[in-house]
Amino acid sequence: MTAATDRGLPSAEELRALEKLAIDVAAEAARFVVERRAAELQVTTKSSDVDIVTVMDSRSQELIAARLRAARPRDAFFGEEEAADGRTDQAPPGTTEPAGSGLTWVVDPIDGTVNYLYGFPQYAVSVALVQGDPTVPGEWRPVVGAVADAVAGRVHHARLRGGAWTRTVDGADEPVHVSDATDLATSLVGTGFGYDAAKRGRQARALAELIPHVRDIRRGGSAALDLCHVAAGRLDGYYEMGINPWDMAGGWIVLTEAGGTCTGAQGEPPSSDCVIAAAPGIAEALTRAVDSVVDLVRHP
Ligand code: LIP
Repeated sequence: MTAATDRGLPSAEELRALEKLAIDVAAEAARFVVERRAAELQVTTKSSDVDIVTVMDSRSQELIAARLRAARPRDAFFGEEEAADGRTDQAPPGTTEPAGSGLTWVVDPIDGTVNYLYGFPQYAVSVALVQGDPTVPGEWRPVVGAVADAVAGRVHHARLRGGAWTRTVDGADEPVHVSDATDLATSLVGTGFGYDAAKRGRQARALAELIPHVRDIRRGGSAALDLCHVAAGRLDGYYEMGINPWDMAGGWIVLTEAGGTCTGAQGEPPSSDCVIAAAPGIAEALTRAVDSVVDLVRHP
């Protein structure tokens, strides 16, 4: 979708209802994975010995898919845990074709899986509804998103043109807005690293070039939450190379509805190649800095 269009977009009233559905389903799945963590942590690996999936990833996705398919049978579903290799923009075998609505639910049943395994308190459930084909960079956009911070019990959520909000544990919705940062050198920037050891080494070398130009770096371990941290001003920016549509879809719309920008590197759209999230005052400087190191990661 090179030019985002409103053709086929649900009405404002429908988007409000879809946002509520995303919030409710993400919150229920987040409660589920927290409550069942101790009993169900059997672990297997995917693309590498450190790319893990727990039985709770699968059970969370089953719960989410059941709720969404019951409520929205004509929508397609694109979840992380059917993916054969789990780390590409390719549609996983379990992806259902748009059955008529032209809309697809893009779901990460546990984002921050390694954190979940270790009990490190940064993991989330991300539920997003997107227009277009989420397997083709530049040909899709999120229109509704909910990122449930499973440990904090909060849900960061947004719908197109509906603003960005955090639902607190007592059910109140608080508005969310990016920081007013204008100087990259004093900005706090998040990032992350992949599961492939060689790529991780290249990402570290790229970070070594970039870190002298920012205040400091934070590596939280959940892209969905990192994007929401930028949306709320807890980070001024975030970039990562190698995240997937399910990692980014929910946090992407929370970020943009909070006044932030979400792009790829070198003028590209956000994709598994690169995602750059920023408060508007540092967007150009952060993009320039990431553009200058992205090839260090792309090419072995
Ligand atoms: C995670 C991302 C994170 C990245 C991790 C991992 P997962 O997704 O959210 O940003 O740095 O390596 O890919 O695998 O926990 O769903």
